[in-house]
Parts: sequence; C-alpha cells; structure tokens
Amino acid sequence: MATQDSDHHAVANADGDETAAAGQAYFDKIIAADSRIEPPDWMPDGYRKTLIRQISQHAHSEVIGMQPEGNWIGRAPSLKRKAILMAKVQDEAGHGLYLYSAAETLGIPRDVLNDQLIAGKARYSSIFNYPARSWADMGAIGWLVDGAAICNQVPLCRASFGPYGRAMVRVCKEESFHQRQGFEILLELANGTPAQKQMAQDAVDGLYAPALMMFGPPDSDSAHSSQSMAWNIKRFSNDELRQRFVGMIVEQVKVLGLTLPDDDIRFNEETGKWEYGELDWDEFNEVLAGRGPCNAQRLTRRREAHENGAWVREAATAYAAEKAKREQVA
Ligand code: BYC
Repeated sequence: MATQDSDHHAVANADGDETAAAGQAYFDKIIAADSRIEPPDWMPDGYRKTLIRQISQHAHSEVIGMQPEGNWIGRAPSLKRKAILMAKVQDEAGHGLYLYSAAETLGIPRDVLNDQLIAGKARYSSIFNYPARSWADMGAIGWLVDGAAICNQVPLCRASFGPYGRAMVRVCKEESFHQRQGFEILLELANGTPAQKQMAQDAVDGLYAPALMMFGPPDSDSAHSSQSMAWNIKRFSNDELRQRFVGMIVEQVKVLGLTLPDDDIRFNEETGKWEYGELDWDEFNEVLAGRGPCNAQRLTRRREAHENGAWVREAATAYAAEKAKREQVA
C-alpha cells in the first residue's frame, strides 16, 4: 500500500472553503494509489453512504449474530465448552462495538443505527435468520459461518477507509479462533457415536447453503459490487469469494469425515475456479424481505434486550454528568 503524501494533510486540514473539486481530486489520487481515506478527509457522498450502509449492516450482523449461539450457552455440554462459547459470543459483541465506532467516524451516531435496527429498518446478514437446533450447529456455525466471514473479511482488512480496514484486522484474528473452535466441535462429534456423527452431518447439511449466501447475491444481481470495488472497499466480487470459500471447505470436510450437501462441486481446470450447485436465491430474497425462519424472533429478542438495558444507559449517562460536574468544580 502506498504511503500518504503531504497533499493528504493539505486537504485534510483544509478550511471550509476548500472546493469539492480539490477534495475529489485528492480522493481520486488516494484511491488510485491504493492508499487510505481517513475520517477528516473529503470524500464523495456516495462513498460515505456506501460505507455507512456496509459497516452498519456488518455491525448489526455481529450483534444479531450473538443470538443463535447465545441460546446455547446454557446448554453447552461441558464447563469448558460453555466457557469457550461465552467468550466467542462476547467477541461478537466486541466486533459490533468496533464497527459502530468505525461508522461513527463517518458522522452517524450509534443510537441512530441502533434505532434503525430495532425498528426493523436495517439489514443484517441473512445467515442469522436460521435456527440453531442442536449442539452440532454450534460447530457448523463456527466452521462455516465464521469461516465464510473470514473469507469475506480478510480482503476487507485492505478496505480504503482506514477505520473499517483496521477494525477488520482484529475481527479477523478473533474469527480465526472462532472458526477453529467450530471445526473442533464438529471433529469431536464426527469421531463420536453414530448418532453424534449424524448430528454433525445434519448441521453441515443445514448450514452449507445459507453460509454460501452470506457472500451476497450472484454478481449479476449485486447492485453495489462494482462501485464498491472501484472505491477499493470490496476487493473481490461476491461470486469470486463464494467459489474461493467452496474450495477451502471442500478440503476441510474430508478431515472431518463428513460430506457437503452438493454433488455439483468440482474444480474447473480451465477457469481455475471451484464450481458448485445452484443456490436457492428465492429463499435468500425471502429472508432479506424479513420472511426467513427466525427474522421476527431475532428482532423481538433484540428489542427486549435494548429495553432491558435501559437502566445501564441511564446509569452511564448519570455517571458521565456527575463526573463532568465534579471536573468543573475541581
Ligand atoms: N444478508 O449489492 P450487494 C459474523 C444485501 S457477522 C443480508 O452484493 P454489497 C458472525 C446488501 O446489503 C459478519 N443482506 O451488496 C457474527 C444489499 O442491500 P441494500 C457478517 C445481504 O454490500 C456472529 C443487497 O443485498 N459479515 O461473522 O456490495 C456469529 C445487494 O447486495 C446479504 C459482513 O457483514 C446477506 N448475506 O455486498 C458468527 C461482511 N448479501 O444495502 C459470525 C461485510 C447482500 O442495497 N459486508 N445483502 O439494501 C459485505 O462484505 C457486503 O455488504 C456483502 C454484500 C458481501 C454482504
């Protein structure tokens, strides 16, 4: 990545009369140099909106994504498993916080984003609208869902907007641990009794297609990809990342001694890409329209959690006011 030059500071610190044309020229130069835009820099409205859209959706996904696994903390099969799962769910909350903070640097307060989420007006990843029915689903979520997230997010570490890229570095490190713990749960079940092995296979069968859909609609239907790639926010298209992910899990599933529920997976020597069976995009669109198996339940739980947390927000506000008053007196 190129280093930022002195023009950066000239424009970043410019007075209000700096023309949009100069800002645009600076922005174009930074993007062309594959360098980074920082919060005080001039940026096109569309770039700011795209980032707010993607980062807030990502933050909401982390927060809603706590629910399927959170539901299993009390039913984890051992103290060790419970401690690991609790740590993972707490990590997801942390990811949400980094991402809301990154969005705030673009001028959108966290409470506004939260209001959008609880009003049911915000998107979050489709995957979290599917149920987690068995302990093996904890394994499949870690292996497939966190695995897909890593595949999608490692390139986002190089996103052109500094706070997003930097947040992704830490998120990806933690997701790697999550992915391995999920794989290990499945490995243990797959090497257990026939019933345990079947439970692991059922979990993989159920979450395989929804995990592939996490990468978004096919490129032909992806409204935002080309502009996001031109701005160096996304580095690869939805289909490129999806086929790359299939190539990863097709090898890993052999170690588990399980199978993927797709007979059409094959490596195309000519294109150098993995191919897979048709996904049910009608189902994806239904989930996005709010009609997936758990959409209503996830939002209800989030609203309840927000209401139950009112006393924490009130206490924090009162504490901050009291602290400010004391500092003024001192
Ligand atoms: N689900 O033009 P496109 C985690 C929407 S959480 C729902 O391709 P884009 C974890 C899309 O928003 C990690 N909506 O969009 C947590 C757009 O709608 P709008 C989650 C989807 O943005 C807890 C429309 O469809 N990761 O790891 O260029 C426990 C057209 O799509 C989905 C992220 O959020 C979907 N799957 O690309 C365990 C990664 N796909 O905005 C694990 C960050 C698409 O026009 N996000 N849509 O109304 C991204 O990389 C990109 O936003 C996407 C979509 C690849 C998801």
